[in-house]
Amino acid sequence: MTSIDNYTFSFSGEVAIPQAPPEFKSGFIGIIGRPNVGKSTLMNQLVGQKIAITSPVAQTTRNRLRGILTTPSAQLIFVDTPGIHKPHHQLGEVLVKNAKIAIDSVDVLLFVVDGTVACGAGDRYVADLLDHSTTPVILGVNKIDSQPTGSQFIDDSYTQLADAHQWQTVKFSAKTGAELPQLEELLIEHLEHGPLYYPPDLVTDQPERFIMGELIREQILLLTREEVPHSVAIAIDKVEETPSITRVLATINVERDSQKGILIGKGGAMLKAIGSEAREQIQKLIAGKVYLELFVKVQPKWRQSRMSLAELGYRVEE
Ligand SMILES: Nc1nc2c(ncn2[C@@H]2O[C@H](COP(=O)(O)OP(=O)(O)OP(=O)(O)O)[C@@H](O)[C@H]2O)c(=O)[nH]1
Ligand SMILES: [Mg+2]
Repeated sequence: MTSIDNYTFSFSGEVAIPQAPPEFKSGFIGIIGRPNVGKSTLMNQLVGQKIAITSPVAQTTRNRLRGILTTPSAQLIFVDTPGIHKPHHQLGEVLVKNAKIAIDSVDVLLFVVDGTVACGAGDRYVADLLDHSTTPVILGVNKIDSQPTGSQFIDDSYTQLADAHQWQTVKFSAKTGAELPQLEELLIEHLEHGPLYYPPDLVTDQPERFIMGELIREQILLLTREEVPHSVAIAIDKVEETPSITRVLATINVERDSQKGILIGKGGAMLKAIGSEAREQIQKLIAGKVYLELFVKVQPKWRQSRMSLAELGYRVEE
């Protein structure tokens, strides 16, 4: 936990953000990479709380999310981005565009790669994109906890990549937290002196409602298969807080009747499983009791329609 005793408070707008001590460093760090390399897991681990959902399914993250880590000497604002891939639909295009915008709007780029497999075409594609930017890049080799034995060739492939672009390299495990203090130190070295952008105890810029929707989507990613996970979008319709319980009503939008059938499951079993797991996660998020009610609605081709995308919260965030 951060001690805020050393800060003096100044008021700007509604929220009191303390004034940073002299020599304080701060800045924005873009977490970039191809899908599934562990970008969101890393951000959660660094800020010490689950604010971004993660799953073994590629293209889990859909929005740029900020995770904030405040130490006595620095404030690191991480920008988690959707994995960069070749888009197949309008949604994919919006995701990749948003990831690309992050490249030019941050102070440092942390290019995350999967240390359990050698450097591939997907990584080289991202590397080329980063070359077009003047932002300094650090190459982060993740998943060192599960590197196979005899994996020297994997390390070599990333050393080559880093050497070719003159990037510094760090190796770590987002899952276990191994070597993350070193990563943190290196990132702080790259930041300039600056103010506190957010109150020291804040871990994300996202509203609770957004994270609730994401926690529901995460359970769908984990529990359903094939084409369903990528075809869902969650809308939180209502959050009612009473002293004893928080009532959350949410709609799961899908594209086809068949997907609705899979999500509901035999006798409603799948929807029940999704609901009870998501409820537990939301209870952790708000540290209180939750009643969660889920509806499933068919909204044909929402991933192809700009209007539906915007309605569901997916737009290019210039
Ligand atoms: N063994 C191991 N697995 C990890 C590590 N970090 C992430 N993973 C796993 O890798 C998978 C993908 O993790 P995410 O954090 O969702 O990956 P991402 O890069 O955010 O993926 P997208 O949002 O789809 O771009 C999950 O199953 C994680 O549990 C790690 O350090 N070690
Ligand atoms: Mg992610």
